[in-house]
Amino acid sequence: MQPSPLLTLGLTALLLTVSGTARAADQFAGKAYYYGDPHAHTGLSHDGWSSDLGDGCPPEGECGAFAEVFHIATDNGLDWVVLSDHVNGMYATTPAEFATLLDTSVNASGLSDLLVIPGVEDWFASGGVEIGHKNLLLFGAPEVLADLDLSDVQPNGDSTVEVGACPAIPAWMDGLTAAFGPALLIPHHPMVENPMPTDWSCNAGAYEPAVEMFSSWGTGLGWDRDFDTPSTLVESGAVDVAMDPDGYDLHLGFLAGTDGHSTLPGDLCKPVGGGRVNTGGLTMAVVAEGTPFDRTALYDAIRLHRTIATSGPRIPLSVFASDTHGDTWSLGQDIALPAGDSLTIGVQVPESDAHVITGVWLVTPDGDLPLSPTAADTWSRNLADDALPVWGYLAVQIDGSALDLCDDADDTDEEWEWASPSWMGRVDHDWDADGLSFDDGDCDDADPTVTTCAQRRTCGCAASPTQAWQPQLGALALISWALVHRRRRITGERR
Ligand SMILES: [Ca+2]
Ligand SMILES: [Ca+2]
Ligand SMILES: [Ca+2]
Ligand SMILES: [Ca+2]
Repeated sequence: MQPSPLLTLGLTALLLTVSGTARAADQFAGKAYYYGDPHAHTGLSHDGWSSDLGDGCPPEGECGAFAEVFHIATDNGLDWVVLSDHVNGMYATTPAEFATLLDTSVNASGLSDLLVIPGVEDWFASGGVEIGHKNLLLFGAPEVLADLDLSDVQPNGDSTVEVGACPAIPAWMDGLTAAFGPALLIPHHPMVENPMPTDWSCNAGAYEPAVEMFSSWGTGLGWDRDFDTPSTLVESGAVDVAMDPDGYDLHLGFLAGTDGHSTLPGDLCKPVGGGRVNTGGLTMAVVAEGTPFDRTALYDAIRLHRTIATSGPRIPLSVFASDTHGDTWSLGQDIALPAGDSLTIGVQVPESDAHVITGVWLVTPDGDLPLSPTAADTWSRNLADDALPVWGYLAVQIDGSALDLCDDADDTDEEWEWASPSWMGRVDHDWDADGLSFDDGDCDDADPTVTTCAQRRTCGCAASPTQAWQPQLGALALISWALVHRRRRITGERR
């Protein structure tokens, strides 16, 4: 459908009224937390609803007006949003509807209090088998994206979903990004049987750095997670399976969205119906305080796993890790722990929010490790280098009844925030550059004059005066012990 003159007028008015105010992110511990919904549909999707696009609202519930969509987003406290209507499969937009969606999103990128990332939802099948739904997020410059046609954002250039072999997906993304700038694919509802789970063998590599692991379809983390589990699920689609170090070994950050279809981006208060298990979640993009929050900042946050998924609460999490060598890591950063050292990993929350936290775990491929409270607002855990998991993410359990949240249509007051994982490995440095690392047996890797005793005797390197005596003292001790032992044997003396 073509945008009506009334709709165009409404959008122009919207652009004029929404711009001008500063974005209100939460600031905490040197970081700014920007809340977003990476997955919201409007009535332009043929399974979606907008009150002003001709089909009215769904029989069982409310919907928003397309001309008001960004007002609705900001009223719901969003700092960023992706309108991701279907462009292939059975609910695909027409070219004219896509033009409306694109114009709306691209023109809105000039808003000062809402970052709008143009996007669509694509469906994929390979060899006749459905392999998943993925949102395409477009981070190119608005003037470049304005030239997109519907066929550009369809993997086959038409509304079909069969792509043939899996490498066709990154190949299509190569062409798309070469022409229109950076773009990402975000798989979602990965273990929901209907509409479609994710086949992780068909991922698009670097174009797919994150997963929408929570939405109104429930959790995608694992079938054994006892929180908002999808009513019908496919175990192979779980994020646990995708990130299995002995399996697909995919490195994924975490996003959460609503996947609502009623032009209500960021709305966690209105039941969605139709097989959904709750009203969905949101994503916090975490950037250094003072960094402008623009499409580049959001692109980097998603790509580099600086995101936190929430089932509803808006509690900033300051994720930290450190060793005794002075190395520090933050949210989503890969950790390289010096051999022989230990890792302290933890989370700090604003003190005013600490009382609603009911537990914090480091979730690893080998199990969930509880963190201990180490201050009124901090939980942490120490890991020896030989107990380091391949990856870990912090899962923070929250008592929703202690917060002023609306009914989210599930049957529990439990809420969660999930920080994107860090991948962890130990690295065997030679810190003091004496030619020996910890694993080589350096007795003291902070002192180049101390190596191993055994190595010192054969390498001919200079030894400290104390060290020079060590082997001789050891030999003396051995001789004394042998002499005493022999005398006791002869005399029959016993202790
Ligand atoms: Ca919730
Ligand atoms: Ca609830
Ligand atoms: Ca050394
Ligand atoms: Ca040394």
